[in-house]
Amino acid sequence: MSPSLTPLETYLFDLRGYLILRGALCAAELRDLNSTLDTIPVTEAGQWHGWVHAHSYGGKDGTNFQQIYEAGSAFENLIDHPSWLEKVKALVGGQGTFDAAHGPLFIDENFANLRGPGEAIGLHSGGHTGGKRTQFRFHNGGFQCGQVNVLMALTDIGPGDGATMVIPGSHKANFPHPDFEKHRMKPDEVTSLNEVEGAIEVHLQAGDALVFVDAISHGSAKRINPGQRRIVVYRYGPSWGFFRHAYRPSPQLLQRLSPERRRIIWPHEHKLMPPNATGLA
Ligand SMILES: O=C(O)CCC(=O)C(=O)O
Repeated sequence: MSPSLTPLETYLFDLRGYLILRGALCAAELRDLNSTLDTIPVTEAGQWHGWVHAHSYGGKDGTNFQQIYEAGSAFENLIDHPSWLEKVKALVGGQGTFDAAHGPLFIDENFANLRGPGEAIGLHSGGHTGGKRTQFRFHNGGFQCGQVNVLMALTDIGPGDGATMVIPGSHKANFPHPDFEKHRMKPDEVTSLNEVEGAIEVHLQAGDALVFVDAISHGSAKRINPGQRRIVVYRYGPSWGFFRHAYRPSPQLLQRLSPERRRIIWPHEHKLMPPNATGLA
């Protein structure tokens, strides 16, 4: 057991596949994060705002601002935020081993998601998939998870707000949920996990963070209330991981980050290549 996780957190994460960190972000941080998002004028998928890219999976799942750590200091601070850094290190594990050869962690995707009425994301993931990248693993007395997500609420998320939904314990499932296909992520079809037996809504106050292993079956309820749900997700894995999408951090961001933060988004300091190499992006 790691000293950064309490005995109860260790027990609950193992049992359920997630933890809720109440008040992970303070009021000033929330204000800065939300006001930074307000300055991003793009509304359509495919548009760029500096190095931030508006993205969607093609359905009614809202807009993702990918590479949100490029949006300024409020989002840079989330890379190694003290409310979760040590806990995430303990959950990804491998500290002091070859897994952490190039740093404690690697963020393979980071985005803000803005979701309005009628929007949701369908059911995905689960222990039954056996995916290595997203796996839940416990070995030698410690967690060794492939991907641990920190999902931060920037708005209050209660009933009707389109809360994230999880099937507790499903990171260890050997079978897909019988209704998995019906509620799976699909473009152009909004499904809500509210009808999925065993799935629960995770209600959060602005500033709370949901920390979960990606292997847990998850998605969201459909938002039915007016207004907008705002979340940010940073996905952490071992230092040898690679980017989920084709985005890469900007040279400007890499230059201004502290060495500790830079290692979490760009574990290798230099590219090794022959001095006359050409044609490499
Ligand atoms: O939007 C949500 O509430 C769930 C996010 C999600 O599915 C994910 O991070 O993989």
